[in-house]
Amino acid sequence: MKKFKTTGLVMAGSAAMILAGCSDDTANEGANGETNIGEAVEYTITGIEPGAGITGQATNMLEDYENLAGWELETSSTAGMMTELEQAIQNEEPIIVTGWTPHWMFERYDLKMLEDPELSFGEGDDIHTITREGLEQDMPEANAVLDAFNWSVEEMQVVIEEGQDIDMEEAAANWVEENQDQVDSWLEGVEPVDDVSIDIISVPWDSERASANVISLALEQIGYDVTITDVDPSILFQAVGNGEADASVAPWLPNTHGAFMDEYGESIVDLGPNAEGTMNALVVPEYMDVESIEDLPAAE
Ligand code: PBE
Repeated sequence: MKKFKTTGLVMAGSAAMILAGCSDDTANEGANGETNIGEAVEYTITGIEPGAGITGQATNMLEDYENLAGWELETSSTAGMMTELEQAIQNEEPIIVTGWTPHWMFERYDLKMLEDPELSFGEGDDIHTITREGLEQDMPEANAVLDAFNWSVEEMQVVIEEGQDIDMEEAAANWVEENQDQVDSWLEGVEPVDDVSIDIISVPWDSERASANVISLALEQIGYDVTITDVDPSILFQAVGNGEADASVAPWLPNTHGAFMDEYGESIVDLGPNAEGTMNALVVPEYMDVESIEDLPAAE
C-alpha cells in the first residue's frame, strides 16, 4: 500500500483549523452551509499510474482551469484508485478520480463524468491499430488481419467484464468462440502462415488486455505465434517506432496518447481505429453535488 503525500497546502489548512478551533465539519462547510467539496477531498484528485496518458491529461487540466490552482493530482495505480473509490462509495464520502470508459467501474457503481469545458481530456478518442514500418512488406498476412480488426467498445466491455471473474485470456477466448463469424471477417482472404512469430505490444489496462488477447487469438488462428508484452504507453510508442515491436491495438488517439504519437508517429504506421468512442474524464460518485470541473472550488 502506498503512502499518501500530504501537501504543504493541506498541512497549512489543518494547522489553521486547529488554531481557529474549528471542527472538521465546520471547516468543510461553505458560507451557505454546504460542504466544500475541495476541502472534503483535500483538494486532491485520485489518479492512476504516472505513465498513463490520462495522467498527462489530468496534469495539464490543473493548468487549464484557474479554479484548480492549489489542487493536486495524486498518482498511484489503477488498482489503488479503484480501492479508494470503492471505500469512498461504501462510506458515502466524496472522491474525485481520473476515470474512463470502457471500464467496469461504471457497471458496478453509480458514477458520473464531470463536464470538461476546457477539453483537457479532449472530446473522446478512438482506439487505433498501429504497426512498425515495414510490417506490411514483412508480414502481409498479419498486417491484413490487424488492418481488418474492428469491434465496438460495447463488445470490448463484455470481455473486460468477464475478465474480472476469470483470466483475461480465457475471457477473450470465450468472446472469440462466441463471435467466430466476426473473427472470420478479419481473417477473410488471408493466407495462413507457418508458425511465424509476431510481437504485439500493449498496455496493462483491462480494455487493452482484452483487445490484445482477442487480436492474438485471431492471429493464432492463421498460424502466428504471438507474444503480448504490456508496457507503459511511452515505451509502447517507442518500441513500435524503433521496430522492436511489430504492432499494437492499444493507442487511444488523438487525445490520450497524442503526445506520444507526436513524438514517435513519424516512424509508425497508423492503420486507423479498431474501436470507436472511448472517453476519459474526472469521475465522481453520483451522490456528489458537482457537475463540472469548472465548479470545483479553488484551494484558498
Ligand atoms: N487508460 C486506459 C489508458 C489507456 C487505456 C485511459 C487508463 C491511459 O493511457 O490513460
